[in-house]
Amino acid sequence: MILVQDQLKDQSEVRIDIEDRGYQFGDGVYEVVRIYNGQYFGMEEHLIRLERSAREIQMTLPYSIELLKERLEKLAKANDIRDGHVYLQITRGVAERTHQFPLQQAPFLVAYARKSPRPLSKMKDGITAITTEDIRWLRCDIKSLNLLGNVLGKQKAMDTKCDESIFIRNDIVTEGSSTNVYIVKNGEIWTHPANNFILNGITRQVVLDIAKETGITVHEETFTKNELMDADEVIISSTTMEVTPVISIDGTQVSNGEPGKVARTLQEKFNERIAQLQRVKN
Ligand code: PSZ
Repeated sequence: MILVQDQLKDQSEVRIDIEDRGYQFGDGVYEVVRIYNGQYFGMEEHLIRLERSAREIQMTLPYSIELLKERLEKLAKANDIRDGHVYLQITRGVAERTHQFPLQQAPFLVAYARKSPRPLSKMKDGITAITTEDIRWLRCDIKSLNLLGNVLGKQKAMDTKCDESIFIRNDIVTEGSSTNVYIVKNGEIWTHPANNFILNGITRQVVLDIAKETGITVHEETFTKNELMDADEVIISSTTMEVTPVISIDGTQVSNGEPGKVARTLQEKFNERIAQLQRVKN
């Protein structure tokens, strides 16, 4: 079953109009929320970000956050998801194709839930990355359906048999093609400030919270490609990749090529947050 507007439907019953602005312009916003042991992780934060993304493109969500939460709970249950994620998108809806918004906007919502395992071996062993020029637009803070820059970045990583592209804009490390990026130097963390050049990841916010709670100093300041290559540790985070160490960049090892201590600490505390969620709900 999938969620269409505010109703659960069989996927085979659902047709998407070719004049949906999501299809023609990528005119819409989305979220991905993780499900652990049948419970959503950070749902409130994801929906608040969704509302913000919509507002920034002058769209109004068709339903309240409360109603969305309720329907998404039903969606996860109807699909019997224990470990997985939900994908939710809202487009500006169907209208005759003109660049400007239609006079009457009718936002169109679709969401589906899928089973997906945690990336345990990547979290344990680390991943490889390349650096790539950040060719995206200047509103990367909006989680919009327009993902060509991210798609091309990820493909370039895959073509070189790496897991992720780390974007560089004017010598500054912004973020990964679908992840936030951190470096560790002398036990302290640096990550790009949450401005228009990056998506302020929900996982990023959890990571920074954990760091503060653990007494690890965090600098929400820009750092350069040289500082990336010279870091003691490099770490990425996202809803699906959680907290994952990067062990090589552009074919060069990060430090000794092994996941570092700060990554391990963050992972341990992140696991505690997941376990906590299950205790609260049970
Ligand atoms: O399924 C996947 O591979 C996912 S689900 C979410 C992401 C990838 N990435 C979100 C993301 C992003 O697209 C960019 C450009 N920067 C950072 C992130 C991390 O955001 P959160 O932590 O909210 O998932």
